[in-house]
Amino acid sequence: MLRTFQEHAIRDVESLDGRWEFVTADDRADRAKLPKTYSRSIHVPSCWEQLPGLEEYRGQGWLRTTFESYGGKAVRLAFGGVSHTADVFVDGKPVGHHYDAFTPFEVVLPELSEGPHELVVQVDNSFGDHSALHIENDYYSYGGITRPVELQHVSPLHIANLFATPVRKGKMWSLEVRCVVRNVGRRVASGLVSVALGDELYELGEVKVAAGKTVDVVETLRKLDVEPWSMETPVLYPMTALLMDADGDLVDDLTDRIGFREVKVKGRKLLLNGESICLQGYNRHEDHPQFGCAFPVEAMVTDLELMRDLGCNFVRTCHYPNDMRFLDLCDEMGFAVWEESHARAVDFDHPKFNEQIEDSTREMVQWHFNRPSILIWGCLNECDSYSKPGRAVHKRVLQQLRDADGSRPVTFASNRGPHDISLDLVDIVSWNRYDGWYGGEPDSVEVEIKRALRWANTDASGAKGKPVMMSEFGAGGIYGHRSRNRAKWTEEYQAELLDEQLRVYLGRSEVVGVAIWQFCDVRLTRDWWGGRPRTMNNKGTVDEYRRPKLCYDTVKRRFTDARAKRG
Ligand code: ADA
Repeated sequence: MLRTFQEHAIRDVESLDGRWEFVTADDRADRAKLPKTYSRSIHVPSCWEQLPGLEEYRGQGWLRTTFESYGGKAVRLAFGGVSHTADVFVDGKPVGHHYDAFTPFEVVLPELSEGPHELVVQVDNSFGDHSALHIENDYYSYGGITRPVELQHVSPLHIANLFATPVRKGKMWSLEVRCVVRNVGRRVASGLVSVALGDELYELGEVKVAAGKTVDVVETLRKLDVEPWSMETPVLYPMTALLMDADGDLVDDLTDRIGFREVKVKGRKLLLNGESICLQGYNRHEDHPQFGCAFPVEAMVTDLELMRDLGCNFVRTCHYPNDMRFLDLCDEMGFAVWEESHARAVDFDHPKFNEQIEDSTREMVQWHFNRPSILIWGCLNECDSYSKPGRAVHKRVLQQLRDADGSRPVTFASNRGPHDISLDLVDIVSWNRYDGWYGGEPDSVEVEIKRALRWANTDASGAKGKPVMMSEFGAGGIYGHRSRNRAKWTEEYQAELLDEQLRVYLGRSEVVGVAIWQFCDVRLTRDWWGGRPRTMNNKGTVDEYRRPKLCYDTVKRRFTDARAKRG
């Protein structure tokens, strides 16, 4: 399923996960638009790199399955993620297209005949002029249908989205609710929308929707006597939108889970429910030697349990939106999240960049809007924030985030130091720094951050008076590579440098959060590799198999002490 909980009790939902037929471009025996034969099968969700012989396959693949339509209802296909470009065909006809592995998408078919139908997804993970965000990079772009797929039968008039923004007033809460009702039928349709929250049922009102249109039903639920969500007490409430048709029959429902929390920047502080907080945790890629980016929930739980053991309360989803089930787990387990739209050092002049970054940013907010764990929206990691054209792009994307959701602070992670001319655009100043790794020794960490904070305190920096997040820092360490000579890549040097980085950064009052780079070692694309041993990014506190390195206990001590000091 797409979530860790049931989203529907009335809407008919079935999983399309399981064995699909599969063929790659290399294996195809014909050149027709869609394959006539499929030479193998593949599990959905999974990455094709997990299949023997396809460990490095980059190109097109076709995945095929069949499903039954009941007739009389519209069919909605919901994809958690396809890496990285999907073209969807039903009975040989093109019905959908989506770019980017990391955001969900849907295909709605209003009038599919009753009976069996063929579903083929053409998947492409190649690089080139068609792909501005999936590029040769310091993480791997896998191939396949990498997140769950659902087949849903929906009434022509149904609930498309349900958005909720909690608003705190002292100890009382209200909830701004927006329910989007869609009509995929041929005639105007009416209904009544209600929302169930806890034991209460709130009528939102009548709705009349023209054929092919949507209508937003907006209401504020007031004076809610609820427990707030926090990382210490992650209290969640199921919220269900219910749609009755003109005859008073319940025809559709949509359940999400919400948490009552408010996140704000005030001066140099980051406040959660009015209390100053300090975030401590990791940058985590969706990467695993057995699963690629197609994580089973159990593997997600392992990562979060390790982070919890390390004393973390925070995770940055570098550098893209994460699987909805991972965010559900963060909601449940009490992790704060910085989620960012998909970009790592991308080229703003790429012909598809503007369209693709706008889509990734819009879809991230649309699909993840209600997640209480997401406290910060990010974007444009280590992009051009130092030139005037580059600043204009940052201004546009940060404004897109603010327009889509004014309830969370926004930021981008910069490695441009005093050359950055875009820090006036953010709520939180976020720095990626590798003092002691890409240059200098551990004793340069404190000197350099003091220098950076002095600069940030000048009017010219645009950062003055803002909270600071150390969004990346760390060191490489090859698992099992031990030596007393403190050479780089030894576990000893990695532990020593991380110890000094954490001592310094956690000790600065301007710093509201730290995210170590990175949780685990991850695979890179071959042509990017950057001289990194094993063609891996080896800065994990655990290796790719989640085996703890020497620095594990160093980080655990630093994070545990810091939490104890804060009380
Ligand atoms: C950058 C980048 C990360 C990773 C890191 C590193 O800060 O944002 O994706 O490449 O450097 O390991 O050097």
